[in-house]
Amino acid sequence: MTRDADTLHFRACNLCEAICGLQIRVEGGRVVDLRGDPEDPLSRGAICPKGSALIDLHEDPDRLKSAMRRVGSQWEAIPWDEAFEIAAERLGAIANAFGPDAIASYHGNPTVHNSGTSLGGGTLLRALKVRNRYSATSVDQLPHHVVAAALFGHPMLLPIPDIDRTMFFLAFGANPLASQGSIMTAPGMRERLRALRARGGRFLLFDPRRTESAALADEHHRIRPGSDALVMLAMLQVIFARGLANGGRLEASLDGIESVRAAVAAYPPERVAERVGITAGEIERIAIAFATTKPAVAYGRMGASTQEFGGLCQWLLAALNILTGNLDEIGGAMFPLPAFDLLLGAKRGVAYAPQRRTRVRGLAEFNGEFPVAALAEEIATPGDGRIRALITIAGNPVLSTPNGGALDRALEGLDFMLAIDPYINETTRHADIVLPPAIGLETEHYDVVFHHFAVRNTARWNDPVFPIDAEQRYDWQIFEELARRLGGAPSASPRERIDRALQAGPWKTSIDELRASPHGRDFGALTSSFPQRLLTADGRIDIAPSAMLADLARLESTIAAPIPDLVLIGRRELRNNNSWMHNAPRLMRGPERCTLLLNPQDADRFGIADGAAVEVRSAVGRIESVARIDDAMMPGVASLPHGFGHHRAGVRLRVASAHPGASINDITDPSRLDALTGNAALNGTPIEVRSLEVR
Ligand SMILES: Nc1nc2c(c(=O)[nH]1)N[C@H]1C(S)=C(S)[C@@H](COP(=O)(O)OP(=O)(O)OC[C@H]3O[C@@H](n4cnc5c(=O)[nH]c(N)nc54)[C@H](O)[C@@H]3O)O[C@H]1N2
Ligand SMILES: Nc1nc2c(c(=O)[nH]1)N[C@H]1C(S)=C(S)[C@@H](COP(=O)(O)OP(=O)(O)OC[C@H]3O[C@@H](n4cnc5c(=O)[nH]c(N)nc54)[C@H](O)[C@@H]3O)O[C@H]1N2
Ligand code: SF4
Ligand SMILES: [Mo]
Repeated sequence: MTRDADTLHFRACNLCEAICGLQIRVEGGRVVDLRGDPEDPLSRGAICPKGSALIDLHEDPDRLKSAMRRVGSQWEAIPWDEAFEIAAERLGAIANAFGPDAIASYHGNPTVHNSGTSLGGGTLLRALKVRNRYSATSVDQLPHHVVAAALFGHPMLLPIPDIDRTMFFLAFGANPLASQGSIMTAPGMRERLRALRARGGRFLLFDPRRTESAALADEHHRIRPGSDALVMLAMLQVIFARGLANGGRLEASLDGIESVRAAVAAYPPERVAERVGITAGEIERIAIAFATTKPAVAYGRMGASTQEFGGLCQWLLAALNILTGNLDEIGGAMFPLPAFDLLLGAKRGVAYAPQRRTRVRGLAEFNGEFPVAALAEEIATPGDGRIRALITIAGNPVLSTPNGGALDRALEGLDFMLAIDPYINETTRHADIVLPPAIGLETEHYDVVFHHFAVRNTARWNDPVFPIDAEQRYDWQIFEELARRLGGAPSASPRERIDRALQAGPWKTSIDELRASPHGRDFGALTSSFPQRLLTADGRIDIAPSAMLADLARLESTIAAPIPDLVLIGRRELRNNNSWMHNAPRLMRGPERCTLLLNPQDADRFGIADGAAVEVRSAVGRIESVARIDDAMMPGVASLPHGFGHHRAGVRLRVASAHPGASINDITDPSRLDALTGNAALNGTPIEVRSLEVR
């Protein structure tokens, strides 16, 4: 076999936000070698074990290639034409009989990792006039968008840590060594964090668990779940009290400094120390160090977003960056300028005030989407406006949203469900029709979303490694065909839209030009762009939005509230990826990973031995797991990964079902929300645990 260019492919991994460049050798129709591409200007050869699992996905015998129809509990493969006909006819009939609001959609996480899926989806939703839209955003980064809209004028104008140039990286509730970075596309996190420390910079981490990332940090502070906003308020109090607040270059564009000063004055470190579990002296020291080290950046991710005060956390993190002069500065929190710029042509001064609320609980929408914590009740609660049909695209909300068990049951009550997904998983097993797209190495892809979060301005076009069979379809083709049958207007293909956007974008490039640079184009380090790039009505930043100030009352009430005996938080591990990579054999070797971590004190307190089977109860349900005693956990806090629970009948994931685990979201509580943003509070669930071992 020759080693010619035909057999060597360069493309980015699309499994997580790191978008590592890969070098893939194909011989005889199979991948024989897959490794990091050292010439990718962003990832420089970085790769993680999941990258190679693209091969498992490609070769997975459980991955569907033909359309499926469910008949009772049986599945039959049917011709695509027939599947499109049934889906269009049923959805059309439900919309005619009950109006478009009887149909809801749920977009899962891989949507944003496949440009054909993300750019194509609108066609179908428009054809059906779907307004009941849900997605994984409200179990994830919704607070970041709400705060970006309020402060900077657009939900996608998100500040990203300039990790390669900062001297002080202050992180709350993130585990970049496992996640490989989130809302911070920075492949090779281990090397980047090591480089930070090698140049004399510091990495401080607040997390209730001593994580893989904590092992690399200068300081790790165990913080009580849900109390981050109190630490941030106290840090700001110290910064003002010591006269260290300074907006730097942007000071003249800031409004509301005095309101923030007044609001934080009520939170000296002594007032919050007990609640957060960190001494006042430590908080004060960290605040001063943060404000006096240049450049510095504060950042918070899942632990600081999917909790009851996610919105306050993201607001206060922005305030910390702004009031120490680190916003939009080199080494601070910066705004990438991607070649496909979603902000290009965005209007200034758009108000993101909610127009609609959910029927049952009255939860506000944000940017055209409702909180997914409301989906099950919107299906299950009888009455006018009930959701009768659901379209899921690239998602598994039964395992990924709070009280997924209730959603699991609610889905049985739908009149019709369509899933656009390559697998029959815990959610799609309820569908009447499954339309499986070509995925992964079979797709062409441009990372529209993650270049927006990247720590360097680069761009790459990804051609498919493998052609698809005549029988297969891409997501966007599925959307187009359904839309056509429903009378929708045809739209430009994702490729045409990407090409146009690249040509119109800040770097004036094109797909052809990117193709000529198979490792990707490098447009250099991030640069400052404020105040010009702000999209607020007056081109200024109001750092004291009234909604955020008002929400402080809710936080205030927690300071004196009793601390629950035991709360549950989540955990990501390098070889998991949400719910859907558990069918990749190479990722599932080794000890079972769906275990409940408990601090030794708690294990003692509740009489639980290492390795014991345990029952875990919350206000909404119970699961069984296996306890692991681990002093990395903060006392009073237990941890369980999400995305497991593959034991359910009818799931067609042979490898995953052999490692079923339990679903943490069978016990997370949809009534625990960040009231400010509608994001689910997946972390900090009060639980009780007891041993199931007979003694
Ligand atoms: N308790 C708890 N719950 C959590 C989290 C947590 O930390 N704790 N994390 C939350 C977060 S951050 C997220 S993002 C969500 C994820 O939640 P979801 O997005 O609902 O679930 P995934 O597990 O990502 O499911 C992805 C599905 O997409 C399919 N898929 C993969 N590629 C493609 C493609 O190209 N096209 C199509 N059509 N389908 C594809 C897969 O087969 C799989 O069925 O989970 C959330 N849930
Ligand atoms: N290997 C792997 N990589 C992934 C994924 C995956 O499933 N597996 N998923 C991808 C996705 S969709 C996302 S959104 C990102 C997420 O990326 P990250 O947010 O970096 O990853 P998590 O592991 O969820 O980190 C959250 C941390 O918050 C801590 N925590 C929990 N509650 C609190 C709290 O109240 N306060 C504080 N300070 N900390 C708390 C947890 O212990 C945990 O270490 O990862 C992405 N990358
Ligand atoms: S870190 Fe791993 S999963 Fe994420 S893009 Fe890189 S190789 Fe893929
Ligand atoms: Mo996510």
